[in-house]
Amino acid sequence: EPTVIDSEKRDQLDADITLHHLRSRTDVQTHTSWGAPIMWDGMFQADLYDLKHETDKSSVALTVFAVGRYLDAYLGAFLNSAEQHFMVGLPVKYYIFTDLPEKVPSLQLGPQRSLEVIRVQGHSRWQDISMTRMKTIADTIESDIRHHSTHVFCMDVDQVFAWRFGSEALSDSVALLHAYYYNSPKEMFTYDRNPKSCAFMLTGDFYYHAAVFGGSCTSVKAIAEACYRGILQDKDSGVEALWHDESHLNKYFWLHRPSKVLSPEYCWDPVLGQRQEIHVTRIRWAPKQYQALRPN
Ligand code: 2GW
Ligand code: MN
Repeated sequence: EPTVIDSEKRDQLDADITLHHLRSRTDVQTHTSWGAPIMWDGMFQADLYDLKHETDKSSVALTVFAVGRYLDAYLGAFLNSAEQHFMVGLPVKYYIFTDLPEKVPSLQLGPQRSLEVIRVQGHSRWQDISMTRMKTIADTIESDIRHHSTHVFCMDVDQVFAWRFGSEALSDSVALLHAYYYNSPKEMFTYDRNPKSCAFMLTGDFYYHAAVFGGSCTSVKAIAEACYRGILQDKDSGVEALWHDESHLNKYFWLHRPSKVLSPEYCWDPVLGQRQEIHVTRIRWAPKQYQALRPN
């Protein structure tokens, strides 16, 4: 049974959560210039966030694409690890988009957790697999997700949960700092620099990683639709953004700044090694198998 608390306690809870954001890490940037928290380990008490979201009856959809060879290569480890670490204690519904529904591994789901497999087309160009995700996500939020879940996260499949990825990550719109650029000067950010592309931008706040983004159903639908519109318009113009959907996502979050930012602890590449400010690795990139999985 979800805990019931009155509105005064609820306000106190929000105040405690905010105070903790402010008082915690001093070795890293904990807030954006527009006041959004950048969630580093130590900036939150997990039980306060869990109480808040149990009280709000938050529920979370997790969308992931596993098309072609990516299914066998990554989906089993992704889902098993999500069962251990993703939003434990809240209702979770996985949406698996694949061209091989019969090959989705069966797994024992925890209580209040369910899984739906949705068939999508394979694409001959890998850039199209990743770019058409945006349309599929927007359509599925409209037809299904918004009736079951308050929040959505959209993730790459080539990664594994290794530590709590919990309710502290929930907010209206959520972007992730890319592990390779969180501490780089802005000139290094790999934004799309082609003025003919809708994703074109000269400067921005951060370089965000498209492997994890999320928010409320309304916000994520707006994000995905805007990115897809940009991708389509680029096709009409005969151009393609440098990092495909990720370039369009960066442009969107520049024009519509996220209400919460996740530190690279939420999606770390072990190849980068150990760093003082990385206290935990909540998701780890799986080793890249480009030769085997990206024949063209
Ligand atoms: C992707 C590249 C080459 C060959 C195949 C694929 C592929 C991707 C595939 O065969 N099947 C498939 O399901 N995918 C899905 O697209 C899968 O969910 C995968 O995690 C996602 C993105 O592809 P990925 O992970 O190989 O690309 P990354 O890790 O370099 O992704 C970053 O850049 C992408 C755009 O190029 C996306 O923005 C992605 O969100 C970023 O993390
Ligand atoms: Mn990936």
